[in-house]
Amino acid sequence: MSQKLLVPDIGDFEKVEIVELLVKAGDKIKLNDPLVTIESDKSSIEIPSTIEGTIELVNVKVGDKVSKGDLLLNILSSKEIPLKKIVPKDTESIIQEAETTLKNKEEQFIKKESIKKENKKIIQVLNNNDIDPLETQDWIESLSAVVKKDGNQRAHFLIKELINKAYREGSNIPYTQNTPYINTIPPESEVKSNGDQNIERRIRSLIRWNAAAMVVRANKKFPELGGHIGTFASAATLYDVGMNHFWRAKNNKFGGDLVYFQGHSAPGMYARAFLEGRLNEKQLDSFRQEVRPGGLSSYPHPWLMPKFWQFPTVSMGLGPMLAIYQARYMKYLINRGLIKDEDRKVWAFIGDGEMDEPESLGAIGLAAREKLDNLIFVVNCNLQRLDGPVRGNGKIIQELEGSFRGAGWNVIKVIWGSYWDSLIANDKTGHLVKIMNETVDGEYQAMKARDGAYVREKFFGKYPETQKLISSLSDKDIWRLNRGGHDPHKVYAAYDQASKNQGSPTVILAKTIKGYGMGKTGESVNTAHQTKKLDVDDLLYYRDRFNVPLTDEQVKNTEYFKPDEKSPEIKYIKERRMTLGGFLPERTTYSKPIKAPVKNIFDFMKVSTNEKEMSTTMALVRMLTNLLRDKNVSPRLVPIIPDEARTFGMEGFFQKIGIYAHEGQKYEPEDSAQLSSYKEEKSGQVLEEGINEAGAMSSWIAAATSYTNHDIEMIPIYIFYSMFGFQRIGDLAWAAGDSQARGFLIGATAGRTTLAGEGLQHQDGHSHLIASTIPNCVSYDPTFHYELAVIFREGLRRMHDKNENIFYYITTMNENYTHPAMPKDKNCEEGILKGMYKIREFNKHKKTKIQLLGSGTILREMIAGAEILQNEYKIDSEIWSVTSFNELRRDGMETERYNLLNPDKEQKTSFVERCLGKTEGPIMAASDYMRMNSDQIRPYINKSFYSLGTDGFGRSDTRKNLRKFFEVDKEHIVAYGLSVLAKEQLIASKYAKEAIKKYNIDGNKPMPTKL
Ligand SMILES: Cc1ncc(C[n+]2csc(CCOP(=O)(O)OP(=O)(O)O)c2C)c(N)n1
Ligand SMILES: [Mg+2]
Repeated sequence: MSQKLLVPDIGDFEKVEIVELLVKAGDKIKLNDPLVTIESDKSSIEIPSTIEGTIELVNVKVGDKVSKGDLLLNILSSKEIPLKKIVPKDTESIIQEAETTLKNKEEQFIKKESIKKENKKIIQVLNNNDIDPLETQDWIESLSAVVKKDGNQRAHFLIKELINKAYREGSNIPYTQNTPYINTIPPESEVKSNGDQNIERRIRSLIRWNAAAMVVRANKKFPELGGHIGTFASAATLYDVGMNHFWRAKNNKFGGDLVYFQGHSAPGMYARAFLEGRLNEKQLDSFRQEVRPGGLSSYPHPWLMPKFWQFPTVSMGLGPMLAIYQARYMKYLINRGLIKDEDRKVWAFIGDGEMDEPESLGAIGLAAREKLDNLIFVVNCNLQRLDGPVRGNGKIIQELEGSFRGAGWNVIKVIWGSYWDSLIANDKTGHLVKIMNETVDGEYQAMKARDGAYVREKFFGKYPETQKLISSLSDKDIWRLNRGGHDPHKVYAAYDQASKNQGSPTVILAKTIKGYGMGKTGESVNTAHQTKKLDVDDLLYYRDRFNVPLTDEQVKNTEYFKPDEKSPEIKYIKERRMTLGGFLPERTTYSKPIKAPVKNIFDFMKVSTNEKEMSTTMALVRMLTNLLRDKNVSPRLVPIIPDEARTFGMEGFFQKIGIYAHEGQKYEPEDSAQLSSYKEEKSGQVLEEGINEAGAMSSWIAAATSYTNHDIEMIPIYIFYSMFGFQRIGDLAWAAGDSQARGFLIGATAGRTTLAGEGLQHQDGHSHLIASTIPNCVSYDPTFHYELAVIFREGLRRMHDKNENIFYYITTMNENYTHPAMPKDKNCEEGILKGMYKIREFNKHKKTKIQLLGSGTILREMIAGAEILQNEYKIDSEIWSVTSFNELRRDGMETERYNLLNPDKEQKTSFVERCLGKTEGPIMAASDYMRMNSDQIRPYINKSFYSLGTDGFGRSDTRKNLRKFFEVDKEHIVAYGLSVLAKEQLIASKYAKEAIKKYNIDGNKPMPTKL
């Protein structure tokens, strides 16, 4: 039966052009196969088939303009095209459920109405004064009975019901975000470790010692090197328990847990690797001395130690955020069927001071919302940061508990060690917990800087009940009362519970002591953070404190200690790691390259668009749509968009590849009848991040390092509003470089005068300069669609086929213009990639010449200016499209360095010099960026060089007015071009003066930087 396929609802667009026919008569098609591509001035979308069959007749051709309801094709099919979109099954059941709930509610309401006007009893919850202790006792006993008989869950349920009832009765129950200041896991529920505690303690002591020795030795040699002892000293148990029992390494059977180590706890990781035999003494002795190969980096830097560190974390706040998005990305890969679900975890270690960074807490809502039960945060709450207490007057653990609980996390507090268990159990009056709740962190810190007698007086001495509780304890016993984060049993129990938790991320808030074991010099003192030198007495104390088997002499020499290979300690440490699959941290890559698409995949971008105008953003979207047809590339693309898909004309992707949503789509979207309706899917490919540039960049980093963390090469393409890109997330971009990320960053709506109308905070005139500061970031500012195609394809080849550890930053614009065909010159492609090529030459008059260099949209002003110069002033010119001043500068620097190093050899020529060296006339360059952008190549050419640019704050206006304001329009190019020639004494100055007058250029107008 012949069926008619019509143009579906395409939103607000009318008369949209058909730019591609993807089928012909006789083709067999399946449901959802793309049939034609249509393109408005803002977006390009494929129309898929709504039926399977054979194409009988194609009723349209490329160039036709179509609207909703127009006939596209006739299809021979045994099925009928559904008249209206079928409501998905899920949606149907949701609607039914909602209707039933509504009905029930109505019934309840009717019932309620009939019993209204009952005298409401107001329940007043009193905090302190118990007006009826007997009644309280009754309730408490009832609760205990429930716990005993039916368990905690039942008790929890009843309490929740009581609270609900109380609310409905109108009681004013105060909101509590906190639980008491005690461990979340009661002793009787603790899962016990089956490890050998004695041997683990000995190993831990050696790691502690060697970590401290490494820092001390480095600073003895070179006091300027720095380093940290106190941080790892506080976190050693937290790391050891994980290393011995929880963290599984990557190997050929398992993908591996991913651990984000706290940046300045790195010495502890090196010290462990030393015992494991992965690092030797010589390497420890080159801590923070990395210029000679083999040194150990101060902090986790994959760029500097590419076989060791996986995640850069030392810029505080980035680690937690990156870890959240890493966990989310892991679920994305699983849900898209690209990796197996092996219950891998992401662990992130964070300092309590670091939690003050907005980035640390900024994404915790997402982690809960997306139910990231593969994510575990461990916050090392040693109560101190660099200068002093994190919350001297408060309690950081309680504050964080509130924030994380509020966000929906599973919170496990590990506050008190096992020595406290019996005291808390015997605290029948509740006064001990009362003091624990009342004591502020400043006091807790001060107590650990003193001694047992002080704690007896200042802490237990507050109430007679607590004095009595510890009356049989000596000061030494009191001093031994340990904190949870230093107790391997408590830490084990917390890790065990966290690993088994389902449906939410977990945060472990572990209370520790900064500089634990460092005695008077470092323990709990405000200066603990920067203590990097320990004198002999301190070292002797440290040795004794942890029973390190070294003689006094060896201690004086700060010797490392490593037991014999056959010792129980070394055997144990290795056996534990072998059981857990291998060593950690370790960075490896077993991913397979993605074959670069066929060379002609972008050929459609190498021909002229003739009359048709389009922006480079639009060209990019067309290019991506085409890439989605390449079977190697398509599944690996990860488009990342922070709520700007419609701005960039990418809404067609919603239907085509879906938006990732871990729960699928539980609602029928408002625009479900439209072609580019908002489609969320569990296997969706687009990461639509909402208004969240930092989150989007974190997702991009996770995808861009997928080749090492998940052994699958992916192609992330993060498209952002150029001004809200590098400038906003610069530090993350730097971390991306460190992480050896591979992928594309697209700064769309770029240029200070090209994004018209928006204004100061929107118009980017410097992102290329920021990009240039990242050594492995390759950046381009293309003007025409074929340039973009050449650059993008080469990026795919270099990064994803040849696996170079670089990433690309490309700016695209939203100005519509026609695009010429790619010049036939065989060197054109090389020039595009190296940074410049000659695009046109005006050679009519053969008298005076100027070299004009333009980049991005301003290249078009250059071309227009050159035409005026030729036609009205008889000036010839050569016009160069500069696709990357950054790349040209890099080549220039390298050439210059070679020449300086080899004065006796034949001197090399920079690419700029090769292009311009033998040309005639001075050079004038311009871009839609600050002058510094084009100035970058000034040193590498032996000719007069002038640059124009958009220095100054942007503002809203039309493109024409903005270009006039910033003096990069064709009129200024003509006037300044003539002035340059006059200055070079190639023409008389009167021509320039005339042009300035002719174009109403106000010589008295201040520099735009001053306006
Ligand atoms: C963004 C950033 N700001 C400042 C620093 C310098 N810095 C390094 S460690 C530190 C204190 C960290 O305190 P905390 O997070 O509590 O870690 P702790 O050493 O106490 O475990 C500071 C301020 C940094 N590394 N990164
Ligand atoms: Mg701290």
